Formats: sequence, structure tokens, C-alpha cells
Amino acid sequence: MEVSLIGAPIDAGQRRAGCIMGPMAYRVAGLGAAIAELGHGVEDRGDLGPDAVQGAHCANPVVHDLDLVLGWTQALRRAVGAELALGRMPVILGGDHSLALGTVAGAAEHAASVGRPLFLLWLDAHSDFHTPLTTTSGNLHGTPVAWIAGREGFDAFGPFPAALPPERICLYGIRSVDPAEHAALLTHDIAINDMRVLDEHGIVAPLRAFLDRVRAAGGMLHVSLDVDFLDPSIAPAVGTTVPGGTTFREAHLVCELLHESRLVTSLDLVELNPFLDDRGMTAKLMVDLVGSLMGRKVFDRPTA
Ligand code: B3U
Ligand code: MN
Ligand code: MN
Repeated sequence: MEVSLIGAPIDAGQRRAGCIMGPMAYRVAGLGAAIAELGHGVEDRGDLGPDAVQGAHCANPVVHDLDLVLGWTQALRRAVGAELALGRMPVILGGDHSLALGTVAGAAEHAASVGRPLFLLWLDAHSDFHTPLTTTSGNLHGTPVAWIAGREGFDAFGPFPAALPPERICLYGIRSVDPAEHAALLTHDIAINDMRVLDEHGIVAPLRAFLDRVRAAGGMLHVSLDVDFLDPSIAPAVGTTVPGGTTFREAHLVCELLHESRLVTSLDLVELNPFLDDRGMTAKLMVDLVGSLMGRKVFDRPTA
């Protein structure tokens, strides 16, 4: 695999300072070397900046930093599309989750241009299914999945390029859903693997079922990994910790299955707030998880 690291130091999609240091923390924790060690080519494209956008309007007065988020969305959309067009795998180092408005748009545009369906795996404690009109926090990091699914209320963003039908979206690890998101999710047929589902069926079966669908459709797969997918005891460096997250071993298993599937074509690493970390443990864990996603194994069994 040829991997391109893209720094996206955006923190405008939420209110807690610190996410802006995310890309640098991944570099300090050795992300590039960890990927190269597994035999992949790695290019670090450095940090991206937002396009200049001014005067965007939203009818919901609590929404903040709309211009900045729009500027990042445009820049990331282009950057991800360009890497995929080169046949490379973009790995975006966030930055808060609003960056996925841009990365998934870029991936969707590329997939449409090559005639393949794009699938989305959202590894997160939250469903991020608000629209700018329903959010009560005003934080746009809680909105990407809604735009990607083609919901209304994103006038400032324009229509999502090739909106994903619900069967191509999989929410995984969910344990915090606001009432307006809940109501909207009930009217969409998106696979919601909340912790109730994962506790009952285990971490493997629901993921395998989704990956089988991606494979059968010849799809591309964008994975968006929010730090709060992980339990706060092992990943404290995130602004919105939610108890009851995935364990160290479950998270590695998810990443190993993703590697074995060979389906992942682009990846976001989001919401790391190094200011809240404990001696870099969260940054290091995220780097290790990317290692598992890119082929690191404890024991390499020959496959038939
Ligand atoms: N749903 C809440 C909380 C939230 C969403 N994503 C994160 N937090 N990280 C909101 O503000 O929309
Ligand atoms: Mn999120
Ligand atoms: Mn989250």
C-alpha cells in the first residue's frame, strides 16, 4: 500500500482547545515509521489549511465557526480526492470529527468518478447524525454522518456529492445519541451497532456482516475512527469521553479484521486532544491500532 499522511489541525467543530495539536502528536508517536515498518510506502504531506470562506449563514444561532468548517471541508475534499486518484490511501490526522465532512465528500466524489460504491464505517461513541439545524451544542463535529446520508439542513455546504444510501453506512461502538439524532435515525435504515448490539453479538459478527456487504458490492471503504470509540480508561485524550467503550483487545481485533479484509481505502483519525493525554498513551494506542489496521500481527499464520 502507498499511504499519504495528511495533517488536519482543525478544532473549529467543537469548543475544547487542544485537537489542533493532534497531527503533531501522531508524528511524535511515530505513526509514519510504524506504517513504513510494515512494508508500506509512506509520504507525509504535512499539515493542510482551510480555504478562505466568509459570510456563510446558518439559521440555527448556536452553530459556531461555520466559515472555518466550510473552508476545511473544501480543502480536505480536494486533498482526499487527489490522493485516491493517485491510487494512494489517504490517512487524515485530526483534528476534530468535523473534518469528515471533507474527507468523506472527497472519497465519495472519487468513488463516483470510478464507478464504485463508497461505504462508510463510523467507529465512534456518538452517532454524529445532527444537522446544523438540529444541533443543540452548535458543534459541527456532531453532524458529518447526516450530511453524508443526504439529510437536509446543510444549505451552506450544498448537496453531499453522491450521498450514501443507508445500507452503505455502519455506525459502530455507539453509546451517546441525542434525542433529535435518535428520532432521525429511526427514519433511516442505517446499521446501528451500539454497545448493546456489540455486547450481545460480540465485536466480530456485526463487522464481518458489513465487510461482506462491501466486498460483495466491489466497494471502496472509508473508515472514520474517533478516539472516543475506545474506552476512556485506555484513551483519555479526548474532549468527550463516554464510559463503556471498546477495550484494547476489541479495538485491535477490529483493526486486524479491517486489515484482513483488504477493503479499507481511506482513514480518518479524529478527536485526539494531546493536551488531555497521559504521557502520550492515547496517541501511542492510536498509532498501534493503525499498525494493526495496516497488517501488524502477533503471529503470522500462513493462509491457505
Ligand atoms: N451529540 C453531541 C455530542 C457529541 C457529538 N460528537 C461528539 N460529541 N464528539 C453534539 O454536540 O452534537
Ligand atoms: Mn465523532
Ligand atoms: Mn465521538
